[in-house]
Amino acid sequence: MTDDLTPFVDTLVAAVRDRRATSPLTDSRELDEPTALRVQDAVVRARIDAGATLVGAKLGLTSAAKQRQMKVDRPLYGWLTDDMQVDTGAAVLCERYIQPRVEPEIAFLLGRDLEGPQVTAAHVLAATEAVFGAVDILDSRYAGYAFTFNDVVADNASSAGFVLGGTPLDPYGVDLRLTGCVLEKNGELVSTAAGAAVMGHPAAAVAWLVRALAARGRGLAGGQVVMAGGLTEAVAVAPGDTVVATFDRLGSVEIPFR
Ligand code: OOG
Ligand code: MG
Repeated sequence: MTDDLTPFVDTLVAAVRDRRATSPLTDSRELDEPTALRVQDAVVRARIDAGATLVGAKLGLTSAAKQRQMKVDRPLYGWLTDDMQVDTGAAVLCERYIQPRVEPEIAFLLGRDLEGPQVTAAHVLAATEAVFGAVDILDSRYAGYAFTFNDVVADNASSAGFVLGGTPLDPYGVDLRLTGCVLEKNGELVSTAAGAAVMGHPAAAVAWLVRALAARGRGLAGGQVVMAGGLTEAVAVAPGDTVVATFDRLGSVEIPFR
């Protein structure tokens, strides 16, 4: 276990502030998973100290498509703050980011607290107020998104922005396994998927998160948003691009990038 986290945290906080990518932390020093999680906590705390509010969590690398793309073979999680949320339909300025990418996801708004080592997908659905079609805006702080598992954990799972669609549904009114998703960029089809792409069911992915948090004595709170992980590979965006993620029954999320 590395004791002095400061150099790791400073590197990541500076990369966000200066919008300049850095090399993976593991290039210069050893970084084990418990330490990476503590760096993640410190990076999130730095945002909160700067005035942001914790509003939820995100899963990452929950689909085969994402694991293949990022060459990381297990899921992870990170945290969402209010300053990351972008209104549906709003334009997004690429200059706010280093190397933005987007990916379509299913998001959960929790109606009550959710914690414990035995939580299942059924518990997640019972605790959910509404489900949304959503888009995750990623911005790895590592040049070219080249990272190891522990690097990306430390970097708060590349969290940078998220958009919730405008057509939420009652989770009992929709079979999220079958929720189809079509991702288009500039009018061209990029990829397609269904909800089952993330751990068999988006609620199963959220249950995995709750159990992982329970192992650290933590949980999720009512009112929090949870993103279940990219259904498809992420796609790079630049000024002038428009991305549309269309979900069966959950509407579409359109993001014009400037
Ligand atoms: C890591 C973040 C992964 C997802 O949904 O898979 C993630 C990355 O791809 O940079 O958010
Ligand atoms: Mg994601």
